[in-house]
Amino acid sequence: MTRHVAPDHGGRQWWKSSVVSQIYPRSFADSNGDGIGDLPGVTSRLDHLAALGVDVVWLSPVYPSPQDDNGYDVADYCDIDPMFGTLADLDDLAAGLRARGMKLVMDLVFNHTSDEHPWFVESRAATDSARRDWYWWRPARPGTTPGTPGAEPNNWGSVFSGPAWTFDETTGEYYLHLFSRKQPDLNWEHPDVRHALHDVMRFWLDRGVDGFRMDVVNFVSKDPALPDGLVAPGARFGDGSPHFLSGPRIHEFLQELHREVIAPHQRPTMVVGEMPGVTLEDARRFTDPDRREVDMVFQFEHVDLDAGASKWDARPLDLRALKASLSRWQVGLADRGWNSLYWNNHDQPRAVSRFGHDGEHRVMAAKMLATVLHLHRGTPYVYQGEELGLANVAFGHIDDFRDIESRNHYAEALAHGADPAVVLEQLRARSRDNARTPMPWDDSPTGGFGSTRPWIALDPGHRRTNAGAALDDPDSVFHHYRRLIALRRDDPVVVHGDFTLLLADDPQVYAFTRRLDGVELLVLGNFGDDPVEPALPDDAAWTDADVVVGTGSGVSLGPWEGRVLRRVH
Ligand code: TEU
Ligand code: CA
Repeated sequence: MTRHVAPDHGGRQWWKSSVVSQIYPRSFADSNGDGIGDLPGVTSRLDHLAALGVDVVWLSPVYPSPQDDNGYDVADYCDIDPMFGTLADLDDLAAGLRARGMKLVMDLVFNHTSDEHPWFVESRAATDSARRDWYWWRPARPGTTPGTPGAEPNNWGSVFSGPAWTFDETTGEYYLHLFSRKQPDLNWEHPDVRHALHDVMRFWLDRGVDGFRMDVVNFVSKDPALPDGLVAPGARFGDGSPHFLSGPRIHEFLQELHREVIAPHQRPTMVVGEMPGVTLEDARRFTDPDRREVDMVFQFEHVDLDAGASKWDARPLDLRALKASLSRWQVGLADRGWNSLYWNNHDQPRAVSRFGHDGEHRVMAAKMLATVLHLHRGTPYVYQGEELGLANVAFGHIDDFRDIESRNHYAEALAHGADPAVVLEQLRARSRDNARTPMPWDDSPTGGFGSTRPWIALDPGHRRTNAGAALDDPDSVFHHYRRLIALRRDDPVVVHGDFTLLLADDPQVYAFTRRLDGVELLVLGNFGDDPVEPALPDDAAWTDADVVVGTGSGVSLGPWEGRVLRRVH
């Protein structure tokens, strides 16, 4: 099947040929010596991103927040938390990006607000408050004593451990929170809620931002009956996800949002929806340009493969399962929709430790993972520090962890008799804090992050691995990312080429081709400590092919090595 170059809809689909860098402001750069990263800190490091060659910066939340979940608990959607700076600082950052030809994408947390948001403060004040139905309030389960365990309106569990409901003394009712008790869910059934959120988006678009990353946006339509979920063997709570994941009105709500906010907006924007548990079938609908919902989604299939019943139940990764999953999404969104490509973000442990090798082969493995990901069809996301090949950090003690999800899991597991050492090991492997250590800019004691002790421990490896050293070393992971990003800019086969998986059953080699108008790329990645000779159907044909990424020639690979070969038919 010959593939034509995808129509660009007059530049409205600019993000198809873009590479996005995700910045977690709390951990990027601290400009005022309080140990916490901030907006002037980000602005001071824009040349690093420009040198990398990324086109877009996605900024994790910087809005006023009690920081219960590091800003994903928003108390005011149209301002900046003083800890991060001011609206003027945000404008400076946007101007600095524009001056370097880059765009700015803000993070919108619309499934829930902070419990300190004025909307919720008013909602919880009285059962007849004007904003009562802006959230999900329910009386205790019939026949129970309100406020006692089991009296919750339904049996859903929170993502951050414990029940998804909290009893509120003031009105004697419960409110729903799929995340922490300080993150009450908004009731999108209420049109005023949706309209208020549309106004928030217009506020930021009018301020010049180029798009949005929408937090757990496939959770916003719930089954209003809020029925109990099935309780898995040994589980304390029911699984509510069948009743709120891609719920009954989700497509209607996203089409309304696009119609009311995105379509009328002059400048072409980018909207990516974070969608835990989204299926490929749903993603085809969400990202179909003719349906006018979102441009791409973050799906989680490939980051849930190496876990059992819960994310804490770490299992070894079967490369065949990873290849099967990613190639299914490649093929599934080949003719309609578009993929987002990521190994890392602020919720996932570092990929080189998880999917690669963070010992003697760390640099080679980090480069190979980047090569394999960036040569897939879709928009790649580079999470801060990934371009340095940062690894997980072996936090020593529970007090070293800051993430509410991790600390809640530890407390809950111990409350149910778990061995602290076992749970600590689970956190070391899978905690989100692995992704949230300060960005190491140099080999100084504070890693150049700031002038004082950072809010979370610095990666002890920063003396060796930091941005300054990477820039000076042409063979560094950083320059490898720079070359991959340049190749995407220079060779249209990378953006538009067909994807074909090879050697699907090979447990160690990831191999696929990309084809466009007579040009063919062969992408190879060795996910093992031993050298390999991939049994390709026509490997002889690649012996003299140009090497466009990596070193060496032909198809034989060293430990954790990646390579891209190019030939023209
Ligand atoms: O994450 C949603 C989400 O699915 C994560 O909770 C994820 O499943 C989990 O953390 C993996 O361990 C978004 C944000 O990215 C996350 O940082 C927030 O904590 C969460 O929503 C609530 O806003
Ligand atoms: Ca600061």
